[in-house]
Amino acid sequence: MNTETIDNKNKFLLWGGVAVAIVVVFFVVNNQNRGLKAEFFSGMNFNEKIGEMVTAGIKIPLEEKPSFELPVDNFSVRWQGNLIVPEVGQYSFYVTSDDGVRLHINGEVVIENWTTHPRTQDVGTINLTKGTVPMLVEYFENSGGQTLNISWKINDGEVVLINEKFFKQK
Ligand SMILES: [Ca+2]
Repeated sequence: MNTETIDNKNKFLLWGGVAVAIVVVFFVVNNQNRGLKAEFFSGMNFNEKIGEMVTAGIKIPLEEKPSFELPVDNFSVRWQGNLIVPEVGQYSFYVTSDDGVRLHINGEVVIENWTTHPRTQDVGTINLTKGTVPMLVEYFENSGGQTLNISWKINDGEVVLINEKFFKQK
């Protein structure tokens, strides 16, 4: 192997390493921003804060295990963050809840069913332009069963659970 070949090999390794580092940094930064901030409270009306964490999506029962003790009944949760709006158009949100729920998108109340109820689906519609909009979800559980999940329909598309990639903290 002559000197030039070694140089080329080193250059290849150097630029390969730089490329890998850029991809890793992009991935880490991109994923740090994923999910939504969730605050947990005892009582059905945000009575006393008991902890907070980042959740990938908006689901009850929780998919992540909290580091604090969440009561089985009589608690409330507030999720805040941003929703990525992939295209302009009419967005219908299908929220299934037990018990109370409020959904605010871009500062507007899209769904409000702040009552104790068995598993119920509510639908609300809002027009959005492409980009990122603030999102706020409030939920409470009285007793018995507990459910929360949110689907959407974009324009004439199918009703699907909102993929977690559309949620970001900032
Ligand atoms: Ca319940």
